[in-house]
Amino acid sequence: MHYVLAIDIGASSGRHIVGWREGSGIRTEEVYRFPNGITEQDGSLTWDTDALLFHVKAGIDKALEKYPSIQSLSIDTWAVDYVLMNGGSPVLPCYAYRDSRTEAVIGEVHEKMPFPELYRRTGIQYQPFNTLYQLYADKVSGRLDQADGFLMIPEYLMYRLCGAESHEYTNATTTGLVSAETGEYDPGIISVLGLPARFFGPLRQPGTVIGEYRGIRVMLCATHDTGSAVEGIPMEGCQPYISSGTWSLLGVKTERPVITEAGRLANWSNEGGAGYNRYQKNIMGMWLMNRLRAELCPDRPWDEIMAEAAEKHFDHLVDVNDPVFLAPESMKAAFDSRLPHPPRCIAGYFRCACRSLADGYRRAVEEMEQNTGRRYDRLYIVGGGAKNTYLNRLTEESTGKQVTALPIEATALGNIRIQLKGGTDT
Ligand code: LRH
Repeated sequence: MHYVLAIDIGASSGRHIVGWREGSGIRTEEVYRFPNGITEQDGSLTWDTDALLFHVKAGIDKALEKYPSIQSLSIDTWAVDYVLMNGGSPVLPCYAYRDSRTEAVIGEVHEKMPFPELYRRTGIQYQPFNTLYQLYADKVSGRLDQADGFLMIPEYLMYRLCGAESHEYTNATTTGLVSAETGEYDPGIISVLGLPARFFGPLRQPGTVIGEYRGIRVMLCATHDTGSAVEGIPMEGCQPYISSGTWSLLGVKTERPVITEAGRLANWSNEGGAGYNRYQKNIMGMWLMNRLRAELCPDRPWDEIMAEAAEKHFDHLVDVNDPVFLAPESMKAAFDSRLPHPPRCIAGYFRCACRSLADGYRRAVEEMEQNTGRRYDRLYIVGGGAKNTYLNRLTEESTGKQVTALPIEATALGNIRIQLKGGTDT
């Protein structure tokens, strides 16, 4: 049997899932799960990469106990964040994308290259946390002077396993530094921003084998988790999707990037996929609900909260993509600041979050159809958020699309699928 191991790490947890083909499908078994989260360090938001590496290795041990003949492994994580490297060692801390350090430099970056020009070249949405702003902040603070390169987080973890430094294509597109035309880092942007050219080598495609760890081939999947998630959706034809986790990523596969003025103004992105373009929009997602719950009712089960939310009468909406929700100290206060009056009970906040998300999905689907010139009748929802039946119902009502909610680990499945298909050596 050809067993492969997917290690899928999200902002709040990670999992090791073994996969293999059975009949015409893929079977999986979760063998290890661990918590993840942002750590506050000297007033900054950071990731604990040592803890991540510890769990990556512990999970591989666990997987090997049960499946000693695993042939390959691959790691995917959230996008945009990276570890600076020097002589093969990490330059820490590893900042988390919700940290506000880029705020001070975004204006300067856009003075050097205005955003419309960045968008024309890359097709990548504006987000204050995109890697280019983070790297520029590191340049301004002098941190880049201590580094000779950088690795995106999954590539860093795989480097720590097999010693090979690589830059995977789907994840690299989220840096905001990859040309939509060539599919390689864009030297024009890099030189205008004064970033060191030696940081930006050739990109490798999902399916490339980069090394070995304990006799297991280390292979690149779509190391951007959303790239793997889209690859993992068992989809009939080409229909829109929402990968629903910490973020809701709503999009559709297209053959080529769709770069238009309307798309730029509505902040649509063109991210690399495993053999296609992902025309996609970031919507604030389960983050809203997770933060509300952590603050207001950490011990209440989700189904209870949602059942109560569905029954309330609070019908005001917020714009879920308002930056106020990105990293607020209090999520409740962020909602209060955008509502004419606060909900009378806790469930009202969750109702407002769900109805506002569904409304955000409606607007995004309309924009997507307009910008691609196509109409779609279905909408696939995958990831943890697909389990929220109240939100699924609201989404069906607001978008008018037939919702197919698949509460599967689409990201791990996509990671596995690429490994089962892949195997090109570097
Ligand atoms: C989802 C995700 C998303 C990015 C964000 C940083 O996990 O990768 O696609 O925009 O994290």
